Amino acid sequence: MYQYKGFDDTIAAISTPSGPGGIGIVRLSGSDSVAVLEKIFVDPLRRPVRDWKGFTARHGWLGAPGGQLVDEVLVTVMRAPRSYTAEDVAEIGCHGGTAAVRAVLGLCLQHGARLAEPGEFTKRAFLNGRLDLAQAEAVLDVISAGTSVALRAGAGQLKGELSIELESVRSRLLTVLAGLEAVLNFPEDATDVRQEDALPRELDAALQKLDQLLATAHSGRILRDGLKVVICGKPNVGKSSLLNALLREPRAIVTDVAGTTRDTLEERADIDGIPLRLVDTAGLLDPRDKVEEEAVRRSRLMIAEADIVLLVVDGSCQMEEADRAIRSAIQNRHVILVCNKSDLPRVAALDGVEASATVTVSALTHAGLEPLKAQLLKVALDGRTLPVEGAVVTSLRHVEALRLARECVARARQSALAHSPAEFSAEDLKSAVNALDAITGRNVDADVVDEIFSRFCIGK
Ligand SMILES: Nc1nc2c(ncn2[C@@H]2O[C@H](COP(=O)(O)OP(=O)(O)O)[C@@H](O)[C@H]2O)c(=O)[nH]1
Ligand SMILES: [Mg+2]
Repeated sequence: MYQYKGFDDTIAAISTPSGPGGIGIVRLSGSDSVAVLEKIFVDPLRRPVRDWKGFTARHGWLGAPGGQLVDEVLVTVMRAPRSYTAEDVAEIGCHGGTAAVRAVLGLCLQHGARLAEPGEFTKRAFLNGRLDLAQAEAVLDVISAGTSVALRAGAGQLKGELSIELESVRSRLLTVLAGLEAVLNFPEDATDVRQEDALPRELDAALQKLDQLLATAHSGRILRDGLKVVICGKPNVGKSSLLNALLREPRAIVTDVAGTTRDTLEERADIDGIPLRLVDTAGLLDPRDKVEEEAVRRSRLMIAEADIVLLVVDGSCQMEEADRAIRSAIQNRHVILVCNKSDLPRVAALDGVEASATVTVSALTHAGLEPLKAQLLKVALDGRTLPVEGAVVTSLRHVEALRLARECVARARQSALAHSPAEFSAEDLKSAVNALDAITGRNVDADVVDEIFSRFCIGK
Protein backbone atom coordinates (compact mmCIF):
# COMPACT_ATOMS: atom_id res chain seq x y z
CA MET A 1 0.00 0.00 0.00
CA TYR A 2 1.27 3.45 -0.88
CA GLN A 3 2.23 5.44 2.18
CA TYR A 4 1.91 9.00 1.04
CA LYS A 5 3.26 11.70 3.32
CA GLY A 6 2.92 14.80 1.15
CA PHE A 7 5.44 16.64 -0.95
CA ASP A 8 7.49 19.50 0.39
CA ASP A 9 9.37 20.40 -2.76
CA THR A 10 8.32 22.26 -5.86
CA ILE A 11 8.78 20.72 -9.27
CA ALA A 12 9.11 22.22 -12.73
CA ALA A 13 9.16 20.81 -16.24
CA ILE A 14 8.44 21.67 -19.85
CA SER A 15 4.94 20.30 -20.49
CA THR A 16 4.72 20.81 -24.25
CA PRO A 17 6.61 18.78 -26.88
CA SER A 18 9.89 20.14 -28.18
CA GLY A 19 10.07 21.51 -31.68
CA PRO A 20 8.74 24.60 -33.41
CA GLY A 21 5.42 25.78 -32.01
CA GLY A 22 3.63 29.02 -31.29
CA ILE A 23 3.76 28.58 -27.55
CA GLY A 24 5.44 26.29 -25.05
CA ILE A 25 4.39 25.76 -21.46
CA VAL A 26 6.58 25.31 -18.39
CA ARG A 27 4.65 24.06 -15.40
CA LEU A 28 5.46 24.48 -11.71
CA SER A 29 3.76 22.57 -8.90
CA GLY A 30 4.29 22.64 -5.15
CA SER A 31 4.03 25.02 -2.23
CA ASP A 32 6.79 27.30 -3.58
CA SER A 33 5.37 27.66 -7.10
CA VAL A 34 4.14 31.16 -6.42
CA ALA A 35 7.39 32.18 -4.68
CA VAL A 36 9.46 30.89 -7.62
CA LEU A 37 7.26 32.69 -10.13
CA GLU A 38 7.41 35.91 -8.13
CA LYS A 39 11.21 35.95 -8.39
CA ILE A 40 11.29 35.62 -12.17
CA PHE A 41 8.08 37.25 -13.46
CA VAL A 42 8.15 40.89 -14.39
CA ASP A 43 4.64 42.33 -14.20
CA PRO A 44 4.40 45.71 -15.95
CA LEU A 45 1.89 46.77 -13.28
CA ARG A 46 4.04 45.40 -10.42
CA ARG A 47 1.30 43.37 -8.70
CA PRO A 48 3.05 40.87 -6.39
CA VAL A 49 2.32 37.29 -7.51
CA ARG A 50 1.72 36.22 -3.90
CA ASP A 51 -1.43 38.39 -3.86
CA TRP A 52 -2.93 36.81 -6.99
CA LYS A 53 -6.05 34.74 -6.53
CA GLY A 54 -6.36 31.29 -8.10
CA PHE A 55 -7.00 31.27 -11.87
CA THR A 56 -5.31 34.59 -12.43
CA ALA A 57 -3.62 34.95 -15.82
CA ARG A 58 -1.22 37.83 -16.42
CA HIS A 59 0.91 39.01 -19.27
CA GLY A 60 4.49 40.14 -18.75
CA TRP A 61 8.12 39.12 -19.14
CA LEU A 62 10.30 36.52 -17.56
CA GLY A 63 13.87 36.99 -16.46
CA ALA A 64 16.33 36.57 -13.58
CA PRO A 65 15.89 39.23 -10.87
CA GLY A 66 17.79 42.31 -12.02
CA GLY A 67 18.99 40.39 -15.09
CA GLN A 68 18.07 40.20 -18.74
CA LEU A 69 14.51 39.52 -19.84
CA VAL A 70 14.25 36.09 -21.46
CA ASP A 71 10.83 35.93 -23.12
CA GLU A 72 7.41 37.49 -23.24
CA VAL A 73 4.98 35.26 -21.35
CA LEU A 74 1.46 34.70 -20.15
CA VAL A 75 1.43 33.17 -16.67
CA THR A 76 -1.45 31.50 -14.90
CA VAL A 77 -1.60 30.75 -11.20
CA MET A 78 -3.87 28.07 -9.73
CA ARG A 79 -4.17 27.73 -5.99
CA ALA A 80 -4.33 24.46 -4.05
CA PRO A 81 -6.45 22.42 -4.08
CA ARG A 82 -8.07 23.73 -7.27
CA SER A 83 -5.33 22.77 -9.69
CA TYR A 84 -4.15 19.78 -11.72
CA THR A 85 -2.02 18.42 -8.89
CA ALA A 86 -4.17 19.85 -6.08
CA GLU A 87 -1.08 21.88 -5.10
CA ASP A 88 -0.23 25.49 -5.97
CA VAL A 89 0.49 25.42 -9.70
CA ALA A 90 1.89 28.06 -12.01
CA GLU A 91 1.92 27.67 -15.76
CA ILE A 92 4.24 29.84 -17.77
CA GLY A 93 3.21 30.13 -21.40
CA CYS A 94 6.23 31.35 -23.33
CA HIS A 95 7.17 31.02 -27.00
CA GLY A 96 7.58 27.51 -28.36
CA GLY A 97 10.64 25.99 -29.96
CA THR A 98 13.63 24.94 -27.95
CA ALA A 99 15.53 27.92 -26.55
CA ALA A 100 12.67 29.87 -24.94
CA VAL A 101 11.15 26.95 -23.00
CA ARG A 102 14.60 25.78 -21.89
CA ALA A 103 15.52 29.26 -20.67
CA VAL A 104 12.24 29.54 -18.75
CA LEU A 105 12.73 26.11 -17.20
CA GLY A 106 16.31 27.08 -16.32
CA LEU A 107 15.04 30.16 -14.46
CA CYS A 108 12.55 28.05 -12.49
CA LEU A 109 15.26 25.58 -11.52
CA GLN A 110 17.65 28.35 -10.49
CA HIS A 111 15.02 29.94 -8.25
CA GLY A 112 13.88 27.08 -6.09
CA ALA A 113 12.22 24.38 -8.17
CA ARG A 114 13.67 20.97 -9.00
CA LEU A 115 13.20 19.12 -12.28
CA ALA A 116 10.09 16.92 -12.18
CA GLU A 117 10.36 13.17 -12.62
CA PRO A 118 8.46 11.45 -15.47
CA GLY A 119 4.72 11.66 -14.81
CA GLU A 120 5.26 13.44 -11.50
CA PHE A 121 2.52 16.05 -12.01
CA THR A 122 -0.07 13.33 -12.61
CA LYS A 123 1.42 11.19 -9.84
CA ARG A 124 0.96 14.10 -7.43
CA ALA A 125 -2.62 14.53 -8.65
CA PHE A 126 -3.17 10.86 -7.75
CA LEU A 127 -1.34 10.90 -4.43
CA ASN A 128 -3.09 14.14 -3.45
CA GLY A 129 -6.41 12.41 -4.12
CA ARG A 130 -7.58 14.54 -7.03
CA LEU A 131 -7.56 11.61 -9.48
CA ASP A 132 -7.80 7.93 -8.72
CA LEU A 133 -5.23 5.64 -10.29
CA ALA A 134 -7.47 4.58 -13.20
CA GLN A 135 -8.10 8.25 -14.00
CA ALA A 136 -4.40 9.05 -13.74
CA GLU A 137 -3.61 6.22 -16.16
CA ALA A 138 -6.26 7.62 -18.50
CA VAL A 139 -4.22 10.81 -18.84
CA LEU A 140 -1.68 8.76 -20.78
CA ASP A 141 -4.45 7.19 -22.89
CA VAL A 142 -5.74 10.64 -23.79
CA ILE A 143 -2.28 11.93 -24.65
CA SER A 144 -1.46 8.93 -26.82
CA ALA A 145 -4.90 8.63 -28.45
CA GLY A 146 -4.43 8.79 -32.20
CA THR A 147 -8.08 8.54 -33.17
CA SER A 148 -11.45 9.90 -32.11
CA VAL A 149 -12.68 6.60 -30.64
CA ALA A 150 -9.47 6.03 -28.67
CA LEU A 151 -9.81 9.57 -27.35
CA ARG A 152 -13.42 8.96 -26.29
CA ALA A 153 -12.37 5.86 -24.35
CA GLY A 154 -9.47 7.67 -22.67
CA ALA A 155 -11.49 10.76 -21.85
CA GLY A 156 -14.32 8.59 -20.48
CA GLN A 157 -11.92 6.87 -18.11
CA LEU A 158 -10.41 10.21 -17.12
CA LYS A 159 -13.91 11.47 -16.33
CA GLY A 160 -14.30 8.48 -14.02
CA GLU A 161 -16.59 6.21 -16.07
CA LEU A 162 -14.62 3.10 -15.16
CA SER A 163 -14.16 4.16 -11.54
CA ILE A 164 -17.92 4.66 -11.11
CA GLU A 165 -18.63 1.16 -12.44
CA LEU A 166 -15.99 -0.33 -10.16
CA GLU A 167 -17.34 1.58 -7.21
CA SER A 168 -20.82 0.14 -7.75
CA VAL A 169 -19.48 -3.44 -7.84
CA ARG A 170 -17.31 -2.74 -4.82
CA SER A 171 -20.15 -1.40 -2.69
CA ARG A 172 -22.32 -4.38 -3.64
CA LEU A 173 -19.54 -6.75 -2.56
CA LEU A 174 -19.00 -4.83 0.67
CA THR A 175 -22.70 -5.06 1.52
CA VAL A 176 -22.63 -8.84 1.04
CA LEU A 177 -19.42 -9.02 3.03
CA ALA A 178 -20.96 -7.05 5.90
CA GLY A 179 -23.84 -9.56 5.98
CA LEU A 180 -21.41 -12.47 6.05
CA GLU A 181 -19.37 -10.90 8.80
CA ALA A 182 -22.50 -10.38 10.89
CA VAL A 183 -23.13 -14.13 10.57
CA LEU A 184 -19.52 -14.86 11.51
CA ASN A 185 -19.53 -12.53 14.51
CA PHE A 186 -22.97 -13.45 15.82
CA PRO A 187 -23.48 -17.06 14.76
CA GLU A 188 -26.36 -17.45 17.23
CA ASP A 189 -28.43 -14.98 15.13
CA ALA A 190 -27.58 -16.67 11.86
CA THR A 191 -30.81 -18.51 11.38
CA ASP A 192 -32.03 -16.25 8.65
CA VAL A 193 -32.11 -18.57 5.65
CA ARG A 194 -33.26 -15.80 3.31
CA GLN A 195 -29.90 -14.11 3.79
CA GLU A 196 -28.20 -17.21 2.36
CA ASP A 197 -30.55 -17.27 -0.61
CA ALA A 198 -30.00 -13.62 -1.36
CA LEU A 199 -26.24 -13.96 -1.42
CA PRO A 200 -25.81 -15.83 -4.73
CA ARG A 201 -28.30 -13.41 -6.33
CA GLU A 202 -26.36 -10.36 -5.13
CA LEU A 203 -23.14 -11.90 -6.37
CA ASP A 204 -24.74 -12.72 -9.74
CA ALA A 205 -25.35 -9.03 -10.24
CA ALA A 206 -21.71 -8.28 -9.42
CA LEU A 207 -20.53 -11.01 -11.79
CA GLN A 208 -22.71 -9.61 -14.54
CA LYS A 209 -21.17 -6.16 -14.17
CA LEU A 210 -17.63 -7.58 -14.11
CA ASP A 211 -18.41 -9.61 -17.25
CA GLN A 212 -19.76 -6.51 -18.95
CA LEU A 213 -16.54 -4.66 -18.21
CA LEU A 214 -14.36 -7.58 -19.30
CA ALA A 215 -16.32 -7.80 -22.56
CA THR A 216 -15.03 -4.32 -23.49
CA ALA A 217 -11.40 -5.44 -23.15
CA HIS A 218 -11.27 -6.74 -26.74
CA SER A 219 -12.17 -3.33 -28.19
CA GLY A 220 -10.08 -1.70 -25.48
CA ARG A 221 -6.98 -3.51 -26.65
CA ILE A 222 -7.63 -2.45 -30.25
CA LEU A 223 -8.05 1.16 -29.11
CA ARG A 224 -4.84 1.02 -27.10
CA ASP A 225 -2.54 -0.89 -29.45
CA GLY A 226 -4.26 -0.39 -32.80
CA LEU A 227 -5.56 -3.15 -34.99
CA LYS A 228 -2.60 -4.86 -36.60
CA VAL A 229 -3.42 -5.48 -40.25
CA VAL A 230 -0.71 -7.25 -42.25
CA ILE A 231 -0.80 -7.15 -46.04
CA CYS A 232 0.73 -10.19 -47.69
CA GLY A 233 0.67 -12.00 -51.00
CA LYS A 234 2.82 -12.80 -54.02
CA PRO A 235 5.13 -10.19 -55.51
CA ASN A 236 3.46 -7.65 -57.83
CA VAL A 237 -0.13 -8.31 -56.78
CA GLY A 238 -0.37 -4.72 -55.49
CA LYS A 239 0.31 -5.00 -51.74
CA SER A 240 2.26 -1.77 -51.51
CA SER A 241 -0.28 -0.04 -53.75
CA LEU A 242 -3.02 -1.19 -51.37
CA LEU A 243 -1.13 0.17 -48.37
CA ASN A 244 -0.74 3.51 -50.13
CA ALA A 245 -4.41 3.52 -51.11
CA LEU A 246 -5.52 2.83 -47.53
CA LEU A 247 -3.17 5.52 -46.22
CA ARG A 248 -4.15 7.89 -49.05
CA GLU A 249 -0.50 8.73 -49.56
CA PRO A 250 2.34 7.20 -51.55
CA ARG A 251 4.18 5.78 -48.55
CA ALA A 252 5.54 2.52 -49.97
CA ILE A 253 7.50 2.27 -53.19
CA VAL A 254 5.46 0.74 -55.99
CA THR A 255 7.01 -0.57 -59.22
CA ASP A 256 6.26 -3.37 -61.64
CA VAL A 257 9.52 -5.06 -60.60
CA ALA A 258 8.81 -8.10 -58.43
CA GLY A 259 10.60 -7.84 -55.10
CA THR A 260 10.44 -4.04 -54.82
CA THR A 261 9.45 -4.20 -51.16
CA ARG A 262 12.42 -5.65 -49.33
CA ASP A 263 11.39 -4.99 -45.76
CA THR A 264 8.23 -4.73 -43.69
CA LEU A 265 6.83 -1.23 -43.40
CA GLU A 266 4.41 -0.21 -40.67
CA GLU A 267 2.18 2.84 -40.78
CA ARG A 268 -0.62 4.13 -38.57
CA ALA A 269 -4.01 4.69 -40.11
CA ASP A 270 -7.56 5.18 -38.92
CA ILE A 271 -10.88 3.66 -39.98
CA ASP A 272 -13.92 5.42 -38.51
CA GLY A 273 -11.87 6.38 -35.47
CA ILE A 274 -10.40 2.90 -34.93
CA PRO A 275 -6.60 2.98 -34.89
CA LEU A 276 -4.91 0.72 -37.39
CA ARG A 277 -1.33 -0.46 -37.69
CA LEU A 278 -0.99 -1.29 -41.36
CA VAL A 279 1.98 -3.43 -42.29
CA ASP A 280 3.22 -3.91 -45.85
CA THR A 281 5.38 -6.97 -46.28
CA ALA A 282 7.74 -8.21 -48.92
CA GLY A 283 5.38 -11.17 -49.20
CA LEU A 284 6.23 -14.78 -48.72
CA LEU A 285 8.24 -15.19 -51.89
CA ASP A 286 10.99 -17.72 -52.57
CA PRO A 287 14.00 -15.80 -51.33
CA ARG A 288 16.64 -15.09 -53.98
CA ASP A 289 19.25 -13.70 -51.61
CA LYS A 290 20.02 -13.01 -47.96
CA VAL A 291 18.00 -9.77 -47.90
CA GLU A 292 14.91 -11.54 -49.21
CA GLU A 293 15.46 -14.39 -46.77
CA GLU A 294 15.36 -11.88 -43.91
CA ALA A 295 12.35 -10.15 -45.48
CA VAL A 296 10.44 -13.44 -45.55
CA ARG A 297 11.38 -14.11 -41.93
CA ARG A 298 10.05 -10.68 -40.93
CA SER A 299 6.87 -11.18 -42.95
CA ARG A 300 6.22 -14.41 -41.06
CA LEU A 301 6.79 -12.65 -37.75
CA MET A 302 4.35 -9.90 -38.72
CA ILE A 303 1.73 -12.44 -39.75
CA ALA A 304 2.12 -14.23 -36.43
CA GLU A 305 1.37 -10.95 -34.60
CA ALA A 306 -1.43 -9.84 -36.92
CA ASP A 307 -5.03 -9.34 -35.88
CA ILE A 308 -6.03 -9.61 -39.51
CA VAL A 309 -4.11 -10.66 -42.62
CA LEU A 310 -5.07 -9.15 -45.95
CA LEU A 311 -4.14 -11.80 -48.51
CA VAL A 312 -3.84 -9.90 -51.78
CA VAL A 313 -4.17 -11.69 -55.13
CA ASP A 314 -4.04 -10.21 -58.63
CA GLY A 315 -7.55 -10.61 -60.05
CA SER A 316 -6.32 -10.00 -63.58
CA CYS A 317 -4.23 -13.20 -63.61
CA GLN A 318 -4.94 -16.82 -62.92
CA MET A 319 -4.42 -17.81 -59.31
CA GLU A 320 -1.24 -19.77 -58.94
CA GLU A 321 0.04 -22.41 -56.60
CA ALA A 322 2.08 -19.66 -54.91
CA ASP A 323 -1.11 -17.82 -53.87
CA ARG A 324 -2.48 -20.96 -52.26
CA ALA A 325 0.88 -21.76 -50.65
CA ILE A 326 0.86 -18.33 -49.00
CA ARG A 327 -2.68 -18.94 -47.75
CA SER A 328 -1.65 -22.22 -46.16
CA ALA A 329 1.34 -20.52 -44.51
CA ILE A 330 -1.08 -18.28 -42.56
CA GLN A 331 -2.33 -20.25 -39.60
CA ASN A 332 -4.83 -19.26 -36.92
CA ARG A 333 -5.30 -15.71 -38.19
CA HIS A 334 -8.33 -13.94 -39.58
CA VAL A 335 -7.74 -13.70 -43.33
CA ILE A 336 -9.51 -11.32 -45.70
CA LEU A 337 -8.96 -12.28 -49.32
CA VAL A 338 -8.40 -9.11 -51.34
CA CYS A 339 -8.82 -9.54 -55.07
CA ASN A 340 -6.94 -6.55 -56.47
CA LYS A 341 -6.78 -4.85 -59.90
CA SER A 342 -10.55 -4.83 -60.44
CA ASP A 343 -9.98 -2.11 -63.05
CA LEU A 344 -8.61 -4.87 -65.32
CA PRO A 345 -10.66 -7.77 -66.73
CA ARG A 346 -11.23 -10.41 -64.07
CA VAL A 347 -9.44 -13.71 -64.71
CA ALA A 348 -8.74 -15.23 -61.28
CA ALA A 349 -11.20 -17.74 -59.84
CA LEU A 350 -11.10 -17.39 -56.07
CA ASP A 351 -12.74 -20.64 -55.11
CA GLY A 352 -11.03 -22.86 -52.61
CA VAL A 353 -9.26 -20.05 -50.73
CA GLU A 354 -10.39 -20.12 -47.12
CA ALA A 355 -11.09 -16.61 -45.79
CA SER A 356 -13.31 -14.76 -43.33
CA ALA A 357 -14.35 -12.47 -46.18
CA THR A 358 -13.51 -11.72 -49.80
CA VAL A 359 -13.39 -8.19 -51.19
CA THR A 360 -12.68 -7.00 -54.71
CA VAL A 361 -10.73 -3.75 -54.96
CA SER A 362 -8.57 -1.66 -57.20
CA ALA A 363 -5.62 -0.11 -55.43
CA LEU A 364 -5.21 2.00 -58.58
CA THR A 365 -8.71 3.56 -58.74
CA HIS A 366 -9.53 3.03 -55.03
CA ALA A 367 -12.71 1.14 -56.02
CA GLY A 368 -13.84 -1.25 -53.27
CA LEU A 369 -11.79 0.37 -50.50
CA GLU A 370 -14.83 1.35 -48.43
CA PRO A 371 -16.26 -2.22 -48.43
CA LEU A 372 -12.76 -3.47 -47.53
CA LYS A 373 -12.59 -1.12 -44.54
CA ALA A 374 -16.07 -2.20 -43.45
CA GLN A 375 -15.01 -5.86 -43.62
CA LEU A 376 -11.85 -5.08 -41.65
CA LEU A 377 -13.89 -3.60 -38.80
CA LYS A 378 -16.42 -6.41 -38.92
CA VAL A 379 -13.78 -9.13 -38.70
CA ALA A 380 -11.74 -7.20 -36.11
CA LEU A 381 -14.63 -6.70 -33.74
CA ASP A 382 -15.60 -10.33 -34.14
CA GLY A 383 -19.33 -9.70 -34.17
CA ARG A 384 -19.06 -7.20 -31.31
CA THR A 385 -19.77 -3.52 -31.71
CA LEU A 386 -17.45 -0.87 -30.43
CA PRO A 387 -18.75 0.50 -27.16
CA VAL A 388 -20.00 3.96 -28.11
CA GLU A 389 -20.52 4.97 -24.53
CA GLY A 390 -19.70 3.79 -21.03
CA ALA A 391 -16.48 2.42 -19.64
CA VAL A 392 -14.00 0.66 -21.91
CA VAL A 393 -11.24 -1.35 -20.28
CA THR A 394 -8.09 -0.46 -22.21
CA SER A 395 -5.38 -1.44 -19.76
CA LEU A 396 -3.95 -4.93 -19.39
CA ARG A 397 -3.43 -4.26 -15.69
CA HIS A 398 -7.13 -3.56 -15.32
CA VAL A 399 -8.11 -6.66 -17.30
CA GLU A 400 -6.00 -8.85 -15.04
CA ALA A 401 -7.42 -7.31 -11.88
CA LEU A 402 -10.99 -7.63 -13.19
CA ARG A 403 -10.39 -11.29 -14.05
CA LEU A 404 -9.06 -11.91 -10.56
CA ALA A 405 -12.03 -10.14 -8.99
CA ARG A 406 -14.40 -12.15 -11.16
CA GLU A 407 -12.73 -15.41 -10.20
CA CYS A 408 -12.99 -14.58 -6.48
CA VAL A 409 -16.65 -13.53 -6.70
CA ALA A 410 -17.50 -16.69 -8.65
CA ARG A 411 -15.80 -18.78 -5.97
CA ALA A 412 -17.63 -16.95 -3.18
CA ARG A 413 -20.92 -17.60 -4.97
CA GLN A 414 -20.05 -21.29 -5.34
CA SER A 415 -19.26 -21.56 -1.63
CA ALA A 416 -22.57 -19.91 -0.75
CA LEU A 417 -24.50 -22.27 -3.01
CA ALA A 418 -22.71 -25.24 -1.47
CA HIS A 419 -23.52 -23.90 2.04
CA SER A 420 -19.80 -23.92 2.86
CA PRO A 421 -18.73 -22.02 5.98
CA ALA A 422 -19.26 -18.26 5.60
CA GLU A 423 -15.52 -17.68 6.12
CA PHE A 424 -14.85 -19.09 2.66
CA SER A 425 -17.11 -16.63 0.87
CA ALA A 426 -15.93 -13.77 3.06
CA GLU A 427 -12.27 -14.41 2.24
CA ASP A 428 -12.95 -14.53 -1.48
CA LEU A 429 -15.00 -11.35 -1.38
CA LYS A 430 -12.21 -9.54 0.44
CA SER A 431 -9.79 -10.63 -2.29
CA ALA A 432 -12.24 -9.43 -4.96
CA VAL A 433 -12.51 -6.01 -3.31
CA ASN A 434 -8.71 -5.83 -3.08
CA ALA A 435 -8.40 -6.61 -6.79
CA LEU A 436 -10.82 -3.77 -7.63
CA ASP A 437 -8.99 -1.44 -5.25
CA ALA A 438 -5.75 -2.11 -7.10
CA ILE A 439 -7.35 -0.62 -10.24
CA THR A 440 -8.49 2.59 -8.60
CA GLY A 441 -5.36 2.78 -6.45
CA ARG A 442 -7.26 2.67 -3.17
CA ASN A 443 -5.03 -0.24 -2.27
CA VAL A 444 -2.04 -0.73 -4.53
CA ASP A 445 1.66 -1.50 -4.15
CA ALA A 446 4.05 1.41 -4.36
CA ASP A 447 6.12 -0.29 -7.07
CA VAL A 448 3.02 -0.67 -9.27
CA VAL A 449 2.37 3.06 -8.91
CA ASP A 450 6.00 3.86 -9.69
CA GLU A 451 5.94 1.60 -12.74
CA ILE A 452 2.76 3.22 -14.06
CA PHE A 453 4.12 6.76 -13.82
CA SER A 454 7.53 5.83 -15.18
CA ARG A 455 5.74 5.25 -18.50
CA PHE A 456 4.85 8.94 -18.63
CA CYS A 457 7.23 11.57 -19.97
CA ILE A 458 8.66 14.44 -17.97
CA GLY A 459 6.18 17.29 -17.84
CA LYS A 460 3.03 15.17 -17.64
N1 LIG B 1 -4.10 -1.99 -63.04
C1 LIG B 1 -3.75 -2.04 -61.78
N2 LIG B 1 -2.44 -2.14 -61.45
C2 LIG B 1 -2.09 -2.19 -60.16
C3 LIG B 1 -3.06 -2.16 -59.12
N3 LIG B 1 -2.41 -2.26 -57.94
C4 LIG B 1 -1.10 -2.33 -58.22
N4 LIG B 1 -0.90 -2.29 -59.57
C5 LIG B 1 0.38 -2.35 -60.25
O1 LIG B 1 1.00 -3.59 -59.97
C6 LIG B 1 2.41 -3.44 -59.87
C7 LIG B 1 2.91 -3.98 -58.54
O2 LIG B 1 2.41 -3.17 -57.51
P1 LIG B 1 3.02 -3.17 -56.05
O3 LIG B 1 2.09 -2.39 -55.20
O4 LIG B 1 4.46 -2.75 -56.07
O5 LIG B 1 2.91 -4.72 -55.73
P2 LIG B 1 3.57 -5.55 -54.52
O6 LIG B 1 4.80 -6.17 -55.05
O7 LIG B 1 2.55 -6.58 -54.18
O8 LIG B 1 3.84 -4.61 -53.40
C8 LIG B 1 2.68 -1.96 -60.06
O9 LIG B 1 3.04 -1.74 -61.40
C9 LIG B 1 1.35 -1.30 -59.76
O10 LIG B 1 1.18 -0.09 -60.42
C10 LIG B 1 -4.44 -2.07 -59.49
O11 LIG B 1 -5.37 -2.06 -58.68
N5 LIG B 1 -4.72 -2.02 -60.83
MG1 LIG C 1 5.53 -4.18 -52.40
